[in-house]
Amino acid sequence: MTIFWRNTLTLAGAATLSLGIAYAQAPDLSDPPAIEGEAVGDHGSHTLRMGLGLSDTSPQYLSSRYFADILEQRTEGRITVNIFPNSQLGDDVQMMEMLQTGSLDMSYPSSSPATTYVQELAVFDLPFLLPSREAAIAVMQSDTAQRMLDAFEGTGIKALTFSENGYRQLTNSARAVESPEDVAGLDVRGLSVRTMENPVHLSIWETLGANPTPMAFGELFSAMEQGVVDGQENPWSTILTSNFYEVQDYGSETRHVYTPFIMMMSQRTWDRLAPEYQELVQEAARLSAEYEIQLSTEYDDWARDQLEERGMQITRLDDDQVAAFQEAVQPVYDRWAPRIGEDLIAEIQSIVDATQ
Ligand code: TK8
Repeated sequence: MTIFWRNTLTLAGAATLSLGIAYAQAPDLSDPPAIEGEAVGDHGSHTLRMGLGLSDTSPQYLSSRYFADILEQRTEGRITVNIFPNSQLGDDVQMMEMLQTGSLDMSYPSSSPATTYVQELAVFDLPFLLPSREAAIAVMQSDTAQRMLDAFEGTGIKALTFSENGYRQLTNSARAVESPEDVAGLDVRGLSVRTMENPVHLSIWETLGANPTPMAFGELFSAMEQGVVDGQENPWSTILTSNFYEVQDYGSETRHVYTPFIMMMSQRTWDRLAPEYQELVQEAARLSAEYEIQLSTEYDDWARDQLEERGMQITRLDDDQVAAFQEAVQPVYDRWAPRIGEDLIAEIQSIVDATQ
């Protein structure tokens, strides 16, 4: 099992460091935290299928393996979780539907397509809402966030925990982007940008003068390869671990939205588990989310540097340049804030303020 964690990405990281350039340190993929706690008794055997959108080098996958290992070890092999990465069982939207019908046991979608089940989740789609990772983590661990997970009750989905997808950055194959004007294009057409299946994201890219197309994540690589879209936006870790650098020449550190992942189980599966197993699943979810956030944090700047190493032209934006994006998308905020709920936004804001 230890072999598994020795990831080729680590080796690539070591190579960059040897150049003596001040690159971010490679993430420590050597071992997940030790698994602690007693085994729970025999409450039957279960084999669960878990579908993921991302690849088997992503923090999402590595932490899901850790989740599976915790369950396996603490049930003495009675619960097995088989993980299917790379959207091979479906995309976020499809897999949530499969959870509802019980044809899939677990999935780990972004919050953004899950807003069709719990509308309040759209607060995470508001641009420039969470100014720091500390603030984002505080929000994900807050009672407000727990309330959103609880609000899945009755949908056929049991939401277990939030974890980090992260700050989203724009990439494209047409031109370097430093400003909203570069997105819209002055003499040339606006960039065509794939967005998640979520109206706030659509609104962000419309407002910036792009040509947005909502699309499932699993279709994105070939859409970019075939030039169906110029670009997309995702955290650096995803851009690296999904090999988007092969079809995207330019990246800009826009950090325009921070969206979380939500680890989910089919309510039907959940109801079949003994209470002792349910408690263990909940604990394993929490521990693996902590590990996911740790990995994701370690990946972030390092993944950006890796992309640069692999030939992507990365545009870092200074505070003024970021402010220009923030100003340009203010109409999105104004339009959506009342629908998402001013009280909810104020609640999130006070959690954010307490971390500043
Ligand atoms: C993976 C997705 C992905 C998300 C997207 O299933 O769709 O762009 O960021 O990570 O959830």
